[in-house]
Amino acid sequence: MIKLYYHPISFPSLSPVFAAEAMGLDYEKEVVDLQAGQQRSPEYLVINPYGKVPAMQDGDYTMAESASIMRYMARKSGSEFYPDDIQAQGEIDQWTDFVNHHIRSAVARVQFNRFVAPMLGADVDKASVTTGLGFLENNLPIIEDRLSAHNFLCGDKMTLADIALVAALEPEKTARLDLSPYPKLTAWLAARRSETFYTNIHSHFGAEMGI
Ligand SMILES: N[C@@H](CCC(=O)N[C@@H](CS)C(=O)NCC(=O)O)C(=O)O
Repeated sequence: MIKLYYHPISFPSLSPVFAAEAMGLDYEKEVVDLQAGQQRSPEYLVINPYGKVPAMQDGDYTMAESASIMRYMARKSGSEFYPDDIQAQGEIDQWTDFVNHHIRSAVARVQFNRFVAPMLGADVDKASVTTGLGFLENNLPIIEDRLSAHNFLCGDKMTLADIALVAALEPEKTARLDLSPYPKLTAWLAARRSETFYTNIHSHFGAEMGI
């Protein structure tokens, strides 16, 4: 059985968890205690040598990287979220990469400095927040346009790219993101967060941490 290693406050690690739920996989999940440094334990470094969540174990086989894990699970299960057609896959890969490189990384800057750093008593980098918000201002309109033209990022059916987008925007509240300029995206997110792939995991981001 596939085992997913994750942490509920690590939004990159939620995308394979949401994907496993959406695909209806028989899988198990295990929280890696990031605050206690479990990701750097010798046992975990065997699973992911660079000590990050998420990671996946399927029998003796292990791998890391959220998008790669999603694709592995989709291929293994023949999921409709990543069809066999290489052009369909190319489009899904493009939008997954766009989300992770241009949306999620910007959200991470804001989330770290507005939420994680104050929680840990670490230095807050205000310039990084400004940079992250600037990236979001440039890139969220592209998502808004896409969701105005289609029901999902790659057309009329949900794919792995949409799951990546839901995960990327998990810190909406904790990072105090203002998504009101993007009404299509806001309605789309609310709809996705009411689906069982999401509600089976939590009611909202941070619920497991009492946030
Ligand atoms: N590119 C990776 C990012 C993974 C990542 O940055 N994980 C962070 C949590 S959000 C982590 O495990 N950090 C722990 C550490 O660096 O010690 C992916 O998409 O899977």
